[in-house]
Amino acid sequence: MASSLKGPTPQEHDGSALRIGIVHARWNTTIIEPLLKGTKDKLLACGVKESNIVVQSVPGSWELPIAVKSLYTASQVQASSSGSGSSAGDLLGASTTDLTALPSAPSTPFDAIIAIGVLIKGETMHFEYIADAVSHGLMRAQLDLSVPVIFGVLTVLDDEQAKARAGVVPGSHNHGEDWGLAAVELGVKRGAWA
Ligand code: DLZ
Repeated sequence: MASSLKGPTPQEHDGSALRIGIVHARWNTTIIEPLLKGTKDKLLACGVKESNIVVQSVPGSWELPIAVKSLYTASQVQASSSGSGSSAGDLLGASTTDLTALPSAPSTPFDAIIAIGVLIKGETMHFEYIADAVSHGLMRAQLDLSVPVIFGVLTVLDDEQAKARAGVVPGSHNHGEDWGLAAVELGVKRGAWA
């Protein structure tokens, strides 16, 4: 098969010292789930410890930017006052289910956060407004916070395009793997560049 011109040349980095946050939307769950799995599997393959991966959810993609900011800020507070008993989940107001993934008293904030959502175009202008606002919101969050925020938001025209990017169509690629890889690379490089 001819190789594709698309996509970065992958770089593998050692993620064993990293803490990674993942925030995902719950709209279009059948696409979100394989994307989340692909992301987590790649993080683990890069050496990130399961206990250092924190997964939180929000209703839809619109909520991703504020969730990223809240989660990262909470992890900073938690790291600077470890042992106080507060947790990122408490500060984000997360559900009990989400809280089960939180490690207790980590000593460092997240090295990168991955925002995952699936926006599928409908009959109105809703898609355009949300896709634009979420993209800008996530870019603003990463620049304001000085932490890499990986853009794991699919903006697709229909269900078939979404499936083809979540690895659920035979022979298709799961973009979640790319997001996991990018998080590890940026987390490691950010540490080296600091
Ligand atoms: C309302 C809405 C619609 C129509 N479509 C999507 C979508 O395709 N993907 C997604 O992640 N979220 C969608 N939402 C929900 C909004 O993102 C948001 O959760 C609600 O408007 C509440 O703020």
